[in-house]
Amino acid sequence: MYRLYGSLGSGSAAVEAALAETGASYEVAVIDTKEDAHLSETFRRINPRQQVPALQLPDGSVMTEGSAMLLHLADAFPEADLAPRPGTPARAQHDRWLIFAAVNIYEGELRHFYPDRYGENAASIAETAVAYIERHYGILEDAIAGPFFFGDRISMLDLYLWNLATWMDPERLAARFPKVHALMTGVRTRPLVAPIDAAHSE
Ligand SMILES: N[C@@H](CCC(=O)N[C@@H](CS)C(=O)NCC(=O)O)C(=O)O
Repeated sequence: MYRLYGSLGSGSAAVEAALAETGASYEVAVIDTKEDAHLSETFRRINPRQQVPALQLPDGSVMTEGSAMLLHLADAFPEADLAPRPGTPARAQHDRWLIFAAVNIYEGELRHFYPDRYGENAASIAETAVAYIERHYGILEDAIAGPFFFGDRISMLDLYLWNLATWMDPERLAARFPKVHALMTGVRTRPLVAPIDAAHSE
């Protein structure tokens, strides 16, 4: 059984959706970051970086980095068909855009959410981060085939982008990045994702 350490409204939502969509047997251990539960000594032993998500695999080992978890689950559950076959050009594009989102948009969101960690002028840091995030959504917008990133078939990349896009103002997202907004809507209305989306949006 997989155990996902996660917090509502965090990057653990994509991993939870991926576990649900693959049909994996899993449980969620809530580490409420708003209550600083991730700063406990117990959780530091699970993830020394003291962030969620963290994923315990059925063999007891623990991995961190949500994007890596999605790639792992795609390969562990090939029958779920949530990523192109490893080693193919299609998989290269899938992994390319997943990592693009992780290192640019997720990273920008951290500067947006925690500007005081990055310097003294928090307002300016947050503003710069928003512009940085939107620049990268613009690049994604041009690359999305629609309705999902690669067309009609959903992938781990779509689950990841849904999670990130829920952190944007929905009206601004729809106006400026309509394909990203449509992709997010397509993911959040899936039967297995809808309850996860609702819980993480509260
Ligand atoms: N690089 C990590 C980032 C994880 C991350 O930043 N998680 C946030 C929640 S979305 C967190 O735990 N924040 C609490 C903190 O940094 O104090 C990943 O991609 O999984």
